[in-house]
Amino acid sequence: MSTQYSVAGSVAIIRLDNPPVNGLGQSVRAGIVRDLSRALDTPDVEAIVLAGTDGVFSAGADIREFGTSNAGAEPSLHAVIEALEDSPKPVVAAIEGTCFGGGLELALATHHRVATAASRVGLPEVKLGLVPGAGGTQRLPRVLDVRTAAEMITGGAPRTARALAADPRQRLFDRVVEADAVAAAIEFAREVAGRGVRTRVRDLAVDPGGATVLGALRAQLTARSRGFAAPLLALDLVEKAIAALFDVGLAAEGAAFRELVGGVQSAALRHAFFAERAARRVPGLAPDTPIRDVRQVAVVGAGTMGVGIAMTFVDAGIPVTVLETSQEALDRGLATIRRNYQSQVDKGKLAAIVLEQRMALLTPSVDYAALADVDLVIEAVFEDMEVKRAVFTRLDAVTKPGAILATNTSTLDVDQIAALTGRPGDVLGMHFFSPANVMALLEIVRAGRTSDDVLATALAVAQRIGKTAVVSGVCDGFIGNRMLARYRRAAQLMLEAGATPERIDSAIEGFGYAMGPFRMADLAGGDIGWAVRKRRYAEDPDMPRDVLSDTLCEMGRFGQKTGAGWYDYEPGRRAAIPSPVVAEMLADFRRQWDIRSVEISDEEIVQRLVFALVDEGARILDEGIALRASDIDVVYLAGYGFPRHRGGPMFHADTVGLDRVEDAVRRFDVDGRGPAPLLARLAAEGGTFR
Ligand code: 3H9
Repeated sequence: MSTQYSVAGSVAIIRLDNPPVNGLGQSVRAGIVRDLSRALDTPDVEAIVLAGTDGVFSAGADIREFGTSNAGAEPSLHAVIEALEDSPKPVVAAIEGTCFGGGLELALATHHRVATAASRVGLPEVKLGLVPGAGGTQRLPRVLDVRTAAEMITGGAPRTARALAADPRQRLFDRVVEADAVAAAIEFAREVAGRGVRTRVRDLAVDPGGATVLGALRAQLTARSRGFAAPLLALDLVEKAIAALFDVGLAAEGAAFRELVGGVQSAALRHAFFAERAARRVPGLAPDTPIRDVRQVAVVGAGTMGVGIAMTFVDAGIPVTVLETSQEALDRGLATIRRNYQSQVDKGKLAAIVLEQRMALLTPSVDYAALADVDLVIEAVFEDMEVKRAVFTRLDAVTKPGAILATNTSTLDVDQIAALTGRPGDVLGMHFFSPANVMALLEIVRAGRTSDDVLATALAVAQRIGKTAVVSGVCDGFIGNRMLARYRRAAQLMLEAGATPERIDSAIEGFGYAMGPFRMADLAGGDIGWAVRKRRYAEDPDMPRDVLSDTLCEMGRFGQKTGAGWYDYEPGRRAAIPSPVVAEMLADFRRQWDIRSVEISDEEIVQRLVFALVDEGARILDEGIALRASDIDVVYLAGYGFPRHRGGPMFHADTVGLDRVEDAVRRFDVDGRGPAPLLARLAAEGGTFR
């Protein structure tokens, strides 16, 4: 059973019952139609309530059905919607919890809607590379002001019923209640049944003046689209809702939905959705693995990373002890946190009272004894094994048994760090990305002896603090930075061969990246990478030199912060201006090494960069550092700005065809290693990474 039917006096109640989110799969659709006709055939029933179960209305169409024969199986969502809308007895939707996508479209087909104030309604289809396909683009602008409807349809972000109901013009909700929308809907149904009221959304007029607000939105979406189709198509449909008859708009919506659902962008975004959820599951980790209680956290080090990590926990309401070596460093760290929150207050994103509540969750200390009772420590000190040794030895001595000791290292060996303690089972890596309170990605580094419950706890903590977690094994750079090194090297080699920073950046931005490698390097600042390189050159004299980056740094060009890097910058501005100094430096380099500049096409630039990621990803997968190819995609989507509508590097490689990828990697072979063995094997077999 995917619906439940009951009758309370003159009101029939149809409940969607398809846990966990009441996806509108075929059996739910059939259940609604069956229950509706039962209600219509029962003379004593005068009105019908359509509700969810366990506080959830519906998260929309069952995404797993897309691309399967069930997606088109009768009754279609359109048929269900028509049946509800044409019901001669009034239908009232009782909205609680999530009401997304097809779920909202279902609610818009009923004659009245009662919602709890906290329920969240939205049309997130664009996030799956789609447009709403069951009337959402035509009905929502009829019940909300056009700007709000258009923002929801083209952006996909949900709103609470409370926020939407604050606008007196809205006709989405007939009643908004604090709790129990089902009871309120039954009461409402009794009232309207007596009066025979029955309002069809499709018959309402759209504000004809609404079109005037859409120009600015179109300009914004165009600037941001970078080849991603759905938002602009969704906006076309909102314009149709204003300018065309309902049925004409509905037909256009159906055509756009069908086109998109079969396309590669939607396939990529659906892949990303399921990949993020799959990443939470670790093969071999029993679902009933105990989770340790994490109530009190400590962060060691109040530099940039430590500050961001502390804010991440405080934002989630978890108290944090911040440890530093000197009062001065501690004061500086705490002042940075306050300043960061204050800037959110100034922008109206945070209430002043919340700022104080968050600051109150922080306990600054210069004494390791303050960590005696914490459940989880995250070390974010200088990247040097001797410094880590000092910290972990102290942590091992002062923290209670069972406390988890995590390192935020991005370059050092977590096995070696674990071995510094007498409890290696309690040690793992939690690699945050800067700024840690903003970036979604968290690499959880499972060391050789990390115990299962410590890993399971870190995954649970990641969910609590709203991070997208991916488990990585131990290797230099883990998943993300190890691949990034190949990407950067590919960029550098193209510079040497004749390309310019602006040409490389613009090619990869055309592929969908928000920023190419050189604009990104200028934003991040070149000095830190230079310091790391110098240390590594000293450790390994045979290591290939990044001559161009080193020369740039020797010239004091560290990027935006020094007003010059790979590009020039006007004082106080962020716009990257191609630099004659850099052009001269490149020309000098090529003269010195007798390199005849070659022209590299945009297509080849993209291939060299992206396939370098894919090739390293294949090695990482083969070595078991990543558990699955989709985890690598999640790392790149959540942490490295890979265009989401391309699904991640490994998914993208699958869509290109691994034989073509392998062939290109072979042609570009720069280090004489040839393609990764796994890539070569899959290409020969006609296989994919999935
Ligand atoms: C649509 O409606 C098209 C129509 O316009 C037209 C059609 C003709 N289907 O995220 P969670 C699974 S397009 C199937 O971990 P949360 C999810 O995979 C649809 N499965 O929980 C996970 O499974 P597992 C538009 C779905 O509490 C489990 O449910 N709707 C769907 O953090 C729990 O999910 C959307 O795009 C689904 N629709 O968040 C909504 N939704 O346990 C997408 C979830 O096996 N969904 N699952 O890993 C969401 O935004 C979040 O999942 C939601 C819950 C907020 C609902």
